[in-house]
Amino acid sequence: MRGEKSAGAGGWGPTRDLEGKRVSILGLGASGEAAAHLVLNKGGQVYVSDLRTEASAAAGAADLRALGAQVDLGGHDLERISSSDLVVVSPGIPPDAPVLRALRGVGRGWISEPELAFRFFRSPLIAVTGTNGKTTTAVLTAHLLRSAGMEVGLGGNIGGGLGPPASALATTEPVPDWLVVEVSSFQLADIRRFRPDIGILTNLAPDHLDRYPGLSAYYADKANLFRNATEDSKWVLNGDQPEVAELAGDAVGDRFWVSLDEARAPGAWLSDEGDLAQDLGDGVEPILPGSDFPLLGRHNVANGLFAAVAAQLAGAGLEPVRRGLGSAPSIAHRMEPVGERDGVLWINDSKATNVAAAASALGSLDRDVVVLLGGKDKGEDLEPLARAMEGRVRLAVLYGAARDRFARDLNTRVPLRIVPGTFEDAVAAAASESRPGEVLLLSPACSSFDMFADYAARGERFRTLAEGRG
Ligand code: UMA
Repeated sequence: MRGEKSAGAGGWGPTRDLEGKRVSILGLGASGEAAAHLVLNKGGQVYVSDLRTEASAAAGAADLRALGAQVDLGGHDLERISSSDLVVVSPGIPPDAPVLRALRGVGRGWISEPELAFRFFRSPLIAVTGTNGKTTTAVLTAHLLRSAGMEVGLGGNIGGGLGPPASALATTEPVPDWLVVEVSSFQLADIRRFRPDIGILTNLAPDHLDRYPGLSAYYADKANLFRNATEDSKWVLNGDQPEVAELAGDAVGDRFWVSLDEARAPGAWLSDEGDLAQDLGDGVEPILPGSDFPLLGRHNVANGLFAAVAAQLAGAGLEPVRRGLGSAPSIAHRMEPVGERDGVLWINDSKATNVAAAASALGSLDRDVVVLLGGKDKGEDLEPLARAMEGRVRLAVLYGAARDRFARDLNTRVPLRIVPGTFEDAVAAAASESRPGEVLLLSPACSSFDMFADYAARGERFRTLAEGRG
């Protein structure tokens, strides 16, 4: 596929020029800052506003003002925003935020930051979305393309130091052969022309129910991945979830399936013998013995298969893909082994911020587990977690704001210990309960915001404690 289109003067997106255009950017986080830089780079006039006033916001504001942007902290100037030529909204601003309600009220539309970025991309695009596994899949896809000698820009929602926001990829030099961009439902909500050459949908499961009125609203945003499908589009989809095929609906383009349950062509799968195999149209081919794939957990095998298919659709050969899968890097906070003490393996899966992710982590372990569950409750049904825990979890240590609700809903299903104090107290309790040969797993099924700035801070704290440096 590479080279089929010229990444030259016209670029991929239809709009290349913001000369003299007034662009309002809502939110001065990573997205707002990257969007502002891109618009300034393209000659636009930038107005950024954010409700925050604290020092970190002030520092970001000063940097942008020095480049010629106008910045308001502590509020949004509605009149100014609604009269601008383009409005770009950060993903963390929920649709019912007063500023967005007011814009809706005056009939003023807006776009998301990856939509802005897309309009200036000069390389073909692989977009990765899904409830879980998107970051690992995006990182692995970039890794496999690089194994095949390609220049790759990796970014988007990914965060955590793994890649910049999408807008930063629009000005990368030299122009990459491919862009791999992770997109969240919040970002897909407000796309217009965003159109990946290859789109990956890893899976669907309940999440973000603290922001969406229901599951169908969440899935509807994810469905925007397919919104601008063309006959040339390639879709790499979870073949084990009928709801994924349903979401893709009748979007045009070629479909490739990834399955952990059955051989499904065209696509890639985990064989009954536990090996990775594929049929992308040239017959069945082995990819890699399962024992040579270094990442822990069945869900990571699926992520490896998504990446293997996408990388080959993007022009990588099977040999470099094999090499790349065999050297797949483990990714921080995602089933990441962080220490072994007294025969207990400590695994940091802090990124498991919902029930499906924690259930899939538990389902992938074949040792007895002491699991740490807790944090800020997203209000999900815990039944899938209870099922994944039975027969595998010897003890669940419940902590944080979610602990009482979890204790109520998991009661009678597995042995529980409730720890009312700090995160450190909970980890110490879990460590003292763990026995040689077991796994001590942090896979909390909740967001971290009751105790930490984000899941990464929670994972780092766990790592420190695992290393005995706490
Ligand atoms: N704000 C206003 N007005 C409001 C409400 C909020 O000005 O009415 C301001 C806030 O004060 C804040 C800004 O808007 O300063 C919102 O920023 P943001 O939350 O969008 O944060 P960014 O730093 O831009 O980070 C976002 C993603 N965050 C979210 O979607 C919540 C990052 O994903 C992403 O890495 C980054 O853009 C670059 O693309 C993080 C994430 O947790 C990793 N994503 C969720 C996930 O993966 O589950 C979706």
